[in-house]
Amino acid sequence: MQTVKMVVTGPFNAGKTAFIQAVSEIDVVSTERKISSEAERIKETTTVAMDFGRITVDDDLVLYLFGTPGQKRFDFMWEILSEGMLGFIVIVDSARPETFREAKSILETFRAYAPTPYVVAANKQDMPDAWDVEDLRIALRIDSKIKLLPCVAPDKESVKAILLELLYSILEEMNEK
Ligand SMILES: Nc1nc2c(ncn2[C@@H]2O[C@H](COP(=O)(O)OP(=O)(O)OP(=O)(O)O)[C@@H](O)[C@H]2O)c(=O)[nH]1
Ligand SMILES: [Mg+2]
Repeated sequence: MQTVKMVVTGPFNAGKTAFIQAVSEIDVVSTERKISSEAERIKETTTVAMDFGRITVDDDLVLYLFGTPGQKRFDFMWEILSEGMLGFIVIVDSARPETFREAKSILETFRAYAPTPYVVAANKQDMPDAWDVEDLRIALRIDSKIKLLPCVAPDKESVKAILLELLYSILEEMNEK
């Protein structure tokens, strides 16, 4: 049995928890807490430590998904969660351009933790004001070699497609070694 650890990261409210919940075959172990600060109250709760989910790909391959908190004050968890990861996914809220800069900075932070493959998920593509994937690539200055995929986190199929793309990149890199 082979297990692959993937980290799901990105800015506050980007959809990391929703992404893991959509595909996990176990009840996601989550650490949602009520949001106390008025400024961040665009939703009721936020992840304060991590999300944990699992998805079986086939008889001998299981993915373990670790979601990070999005808020800066919990970023001490990021490096801990990145321990042993074989790849990571950066979730971007395509409808909130004011978060793009932070998404890029989180991407760079995780690249510095480990030189693993990663993919970028252009989430919330169902929202009317969502940026197109290719516009997002330009705004975030993501190299054409990096996979940047459309995503609607509550839609299981779109999440699966992204996990598979990351898995392919991970397996490809293993074969090169
Ligand atoms: N329309 C739409 N809403 C989404 C999508 N993904 C997530 N949401 C909503 O966006 C909000 C934030 O989702 P979460 O999964 O809590 O985001 P998060 O990245 O885990 O947030 P933090 O843990 O607080 O950083 C919730 O209200 C979700 O229902 C999507 O693809 N489309
Ligand atoms: Mg969360």
